[in-house]
Amino acid sequence: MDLFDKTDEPQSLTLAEGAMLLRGFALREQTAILEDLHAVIALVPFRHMVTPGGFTMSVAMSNCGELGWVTDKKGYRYDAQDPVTGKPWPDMPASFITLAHKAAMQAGYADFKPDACLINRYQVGARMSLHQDKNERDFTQPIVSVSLGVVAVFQLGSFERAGKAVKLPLYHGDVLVWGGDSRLRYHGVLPLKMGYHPAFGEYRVNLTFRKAG
Ligand code: MD3
Ligand code: FE
Repeated sequence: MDLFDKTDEPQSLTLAEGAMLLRGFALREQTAILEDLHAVIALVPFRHMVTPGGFTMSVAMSNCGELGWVTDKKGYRYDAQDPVTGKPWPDMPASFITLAHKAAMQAGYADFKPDACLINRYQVGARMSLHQDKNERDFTQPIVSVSLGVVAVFQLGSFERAGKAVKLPLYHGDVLVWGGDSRLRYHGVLPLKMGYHPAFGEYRVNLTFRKAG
């Protein structure tokens, strides 16, 4: 390996029908993303929400955009107001919108206009068990996800919870576009291992852009 190989050049890879991995796609704009992320989190600090079944999630969450994904005793849903403050969510920052739009474009979705950005924060041990994303209205719209900070092992499953799942490491800067068939696949994240990232410390942060409403 020579010193000038382009290992940090974006690469794309189809994981399954409709699922495209864009390695390092968010790296170029990471400075703006990080700055805008801090501004959103200052307005809506990360919190551990409670599932309808009464379990506190290990992943801490925040939202920006017109709609935010929430869970509480009343259920899982998208809401235009933060149930904690009663206020609307912060606007989606321009750097977020641009990144989501460019990634969707790369995967063949020219008119992706997300109205919701869920921000997940994983600390060591935090996980997300296999689930489908079904709270959105239109499953023909893709979801764009952006991984930041500590590496995590993602699980891409099939269309049934009990189906086989493939494990895949997701690194800082990786972007995935989930369209077509892959949109309704089960997926999850294994418990985060201890790690350190210069900008994110011991955390992993994931942004998911959705057209929810
Ligand atoms: C595959 N988040 O927020 S991102 C979620 O890393 C969620 O925080 C995980 O699952 C995380 O709902 C995974 C990758 C991802 C996001 C949405 C998907 C994969 C997906 C929707 C459909 C299929
Ligand atoms: Fe999900």
